[in-house]
Amino acid sequence: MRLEHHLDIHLNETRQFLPPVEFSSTAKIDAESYAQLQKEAQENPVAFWEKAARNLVWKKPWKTGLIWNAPKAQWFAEGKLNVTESCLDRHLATDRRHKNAIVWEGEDGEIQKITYEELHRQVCQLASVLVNKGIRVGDTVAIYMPLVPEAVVAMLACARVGAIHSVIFGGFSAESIKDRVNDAGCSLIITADGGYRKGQIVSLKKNIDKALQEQACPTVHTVLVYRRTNSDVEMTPGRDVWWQEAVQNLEKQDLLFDAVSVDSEHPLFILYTSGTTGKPKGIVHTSGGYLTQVAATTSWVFDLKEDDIYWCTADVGWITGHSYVVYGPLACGATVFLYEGAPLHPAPDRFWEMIEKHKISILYTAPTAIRTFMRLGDAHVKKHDLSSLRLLGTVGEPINPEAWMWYREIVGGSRCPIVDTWWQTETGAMMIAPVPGAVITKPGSATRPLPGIQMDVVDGNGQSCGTKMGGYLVARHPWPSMARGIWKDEDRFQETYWSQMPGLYFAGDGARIDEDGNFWIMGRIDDVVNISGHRIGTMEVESALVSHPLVAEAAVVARPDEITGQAIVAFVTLKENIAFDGNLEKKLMQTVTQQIGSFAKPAAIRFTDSLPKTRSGKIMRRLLRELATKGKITGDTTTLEDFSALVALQQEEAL
Ligand code: 7RM
Repeated sequence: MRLEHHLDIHLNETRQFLPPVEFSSTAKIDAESYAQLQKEAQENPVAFWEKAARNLVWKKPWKTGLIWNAPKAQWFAEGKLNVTESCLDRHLATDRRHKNAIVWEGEDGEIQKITYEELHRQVCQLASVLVNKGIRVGDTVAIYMPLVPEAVVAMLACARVGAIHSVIFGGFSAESIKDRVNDAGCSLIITADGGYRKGQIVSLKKNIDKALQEQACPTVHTVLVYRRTNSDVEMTPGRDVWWQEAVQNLEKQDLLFDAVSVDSEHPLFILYTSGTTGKPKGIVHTSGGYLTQVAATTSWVFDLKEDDIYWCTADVGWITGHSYVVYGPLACGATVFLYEGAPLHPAPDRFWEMIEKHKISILYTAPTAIRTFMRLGDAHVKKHDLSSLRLLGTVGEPINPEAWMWYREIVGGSRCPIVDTWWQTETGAMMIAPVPGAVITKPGSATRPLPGIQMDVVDGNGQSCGTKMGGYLVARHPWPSMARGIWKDEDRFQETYWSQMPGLYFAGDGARIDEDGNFWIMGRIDDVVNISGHRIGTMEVESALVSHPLVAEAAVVARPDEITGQAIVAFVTLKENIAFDGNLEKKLMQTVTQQIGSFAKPAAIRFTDSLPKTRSGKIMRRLLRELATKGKITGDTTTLEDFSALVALQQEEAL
């Protein structure tokens, strides 16, 4: 773990913004009620969250708010529920029955509106299909879908039968699918013939076929295929079934499906995320605590009201899509806008056009997207009437003050509060974020921990850093939506998050707290790279590269990038007697695309005779990071064994 870069964090951002009066006067939570929430939460965090949990539908009340046996938490122990009853059924008894749950726009401009009643119907039907295919409580189901409403239906259908979904982002390769499906032991996969992106069809089903070929995933017995693009796909008899046909063939009594009640601690989903080794971690989230915190934070931080049109631009393949496209907003009865395609397709004003057309009132997106739009110029934004917007959010990576100010002024017309939300796949829901009607914001700071959340910044001994210096970001008290473990790897869970500092959850980020108690997140301090808000382990990319027959060694580091936040630079040595050919870079890029997905491709691959190593043979990534960032080495190289490689790389850089 490298703390040295982060001990010396200087803050020079002094601008601050009070909640706009027009906003806070109608906000669900104003300064006064926020202070009250904070007070309640501080006095008794568990009772505080129990109150929030009462906003959900429970089949059987819980007996104990929290049983904490570090690192194992049980929230609302012995309670029973099915999360889809909170997300769907309860709304049917109200005016929301005919409210749009989803407004979807395809990349080609097709629009679909789905009411809560209709969504409920579709979820029930797919739940019946799953059960007919033998899926039972606790079975694992993989979902590999484009961003169409049916992706949401698939997740909720799994939840309704008590199956555990594992959504695999549509950008992942066959190789990645295979690893994830096998790790989770999935018996069924839900996919589509394809999806649209940048005017092209992404062949999702082909990737599934490739992942499954030669019995590579022995646990899978069924592949359910949603027909989206009408593209040619091969259907394997006895294994592959068309979604639409399976639904059509349902018996009348299967059109409704009573939600299966499960334990509050029953796993709702597994979501794989990158860590410091080559193998992604299957983060496990459970039911009652997860839904409690995602629903509460959706309501507080987005100030979500009945007539909002809410758009979170994340794909359901990432945690943001799980918590703030699907579970949180639906539990709150929101109208969720979904867009299938690429942000700049067919023109750079696609986002603004859709915001105007659908009268989007809340926009939640990633700093990378904001920086991309900023670079394209204000004209694309200003062409459109964005007066429907009333709140803007960001997530996924640190946002630089310049992008924050642009978002505020150009997109938000200086009238919308900005909520910068810090959280992780592992935290399940937001942890540090402003409640917009109450908290003063500063450009670049996620502000303060939410009520009921206790975060701190500590040194290597677990001592609070105070406001003078930076350190490790940690959580001091369990929270309802915390990860309950890593699928089939309890030791790794304990080691990664709970062993660095006794009694504290270690997030893997560096941070500093300012005099006003605001948190400034500095980014990862482990070997995880954040590209456009996508988490990628450097070891994963390294193992992809060395899987190429010509590669001897690879070291992958990150350098800052103006748009994507960070970019990957790979240093590669070749096996002996291999003549360098100009196509090799392209081939290695293809290897990364095949092994992980094209979003993990390095920005640059540098070929070298040898890698800088310490005497004990460890690759000195710090030096490579410096080289990739500044083009030269200034740090301490006394432990370096072989200078020649570095000198060669430096010279190359100087050319
Ligand atoms: C939600 C999500 C988690 C990592 C996390 C941070 C970084 C996320 C912010 C942020 C600064 C933010 N989950 N991160 N949000 N950094 N400010 N508001 O992104 O598991 O995919 O990534 O993302 O480094 O550890 S994630």
